[in-house]
Amino acid sequence: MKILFVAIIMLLTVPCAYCQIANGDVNCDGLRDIDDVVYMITYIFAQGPAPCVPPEPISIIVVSGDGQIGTTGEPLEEPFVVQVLDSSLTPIAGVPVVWSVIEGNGGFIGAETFSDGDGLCFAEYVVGNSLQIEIVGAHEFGQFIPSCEFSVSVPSPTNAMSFSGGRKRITVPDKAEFDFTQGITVEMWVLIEGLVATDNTLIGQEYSGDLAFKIDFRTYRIRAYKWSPYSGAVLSAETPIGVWFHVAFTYDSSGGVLYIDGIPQALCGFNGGIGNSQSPLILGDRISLVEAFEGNMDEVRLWNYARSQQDIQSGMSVELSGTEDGLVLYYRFNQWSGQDVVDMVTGSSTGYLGSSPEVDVNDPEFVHSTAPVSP
Ligand SMILES: [Ca+2]
Ligand SMILES: [Ca+2]
Ligand SMILES: [Ca+2]
Repeated sequence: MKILFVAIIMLLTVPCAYCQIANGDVNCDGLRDIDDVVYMITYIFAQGPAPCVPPEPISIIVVSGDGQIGTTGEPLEEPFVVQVLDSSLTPIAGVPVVWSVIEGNGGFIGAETFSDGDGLCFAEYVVGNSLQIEIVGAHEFGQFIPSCEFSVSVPSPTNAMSFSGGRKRITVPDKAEFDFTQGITVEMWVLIEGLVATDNTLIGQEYSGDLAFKIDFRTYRIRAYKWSPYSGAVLSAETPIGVWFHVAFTYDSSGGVLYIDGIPQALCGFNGGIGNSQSPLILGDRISLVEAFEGNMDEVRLWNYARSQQDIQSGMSVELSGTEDGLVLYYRFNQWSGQDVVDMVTGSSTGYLGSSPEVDVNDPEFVHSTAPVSP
């Protein structure tokens, strides 16, 4: 114990040429840890092998992989490759290389930590979803400033909206196009993470003390309805948790249909047109009551007429252009961040995250989408 104590003190306080040369990594395993202390103790007191003296690299250069265009959640086509060279520009093997994400939220799926016999070191990268340009750096173990950088551009992220974390919502002010008195189709992809309220609301617009139209769910119920007077299509079945499914509700003078994955599951009769609300459209909660939703949504679409089963089936698994007749709101959520939610019908923002256009506690967040929808 006493010897160990003395050795640690020596390592910490006595000027150590070896330690300085090797940056404290006296056994040259790429780590500075307790093994280095044990190594020095063994060397000093038990005639162990001498500390290694690695060749001193002078540069790490980019070989290939810079400037690629990436897709959210997918590995890049080519790995990042760097080369470690000494002062005479000779490649050096065995130099520890540290890879790091400088900007963005992508991640490495494989990153070599030492240069090979040609001085090369490789890293494979999965693209993130939060920035248009992601920056990755590589540096030699002893230098903590990136010696070289790679940039990846992400032209359009494949994102969804996450309403996890308590009472998240999107608020869309009413507008003239939100008049569903002649008919409506509401549809979206949804992944429910769990049930947090009696009624867990996906979408609705307040009207006459209830909602003009609404889709919600409980443990054993998915329901879509219009209000005042009421007519609702109710599916009595266990609500799917943790898997993406497509939900759609259509209503017009011929009545209402609730679809799951493009298949009609429940009907309701016509009982008057849908009231023309002036309240904001809310996704993920209600304004007045706690009816929060926990999970992800993608491809939210509102139409001003009741689409047919064939329409719903043919459109649900592909992104639309936004110019389709009767489409009055289309959220693809394929943006990196921000408070504005871009509506593909207008090409600009028609809603905002949370309960105000500023950052607030009700803001949902953009996440990488795994919904089964093709571009
Ligand atoms: Ca309206
Ligand atoms: Ca999307
Ligand atoms: Ca907000």
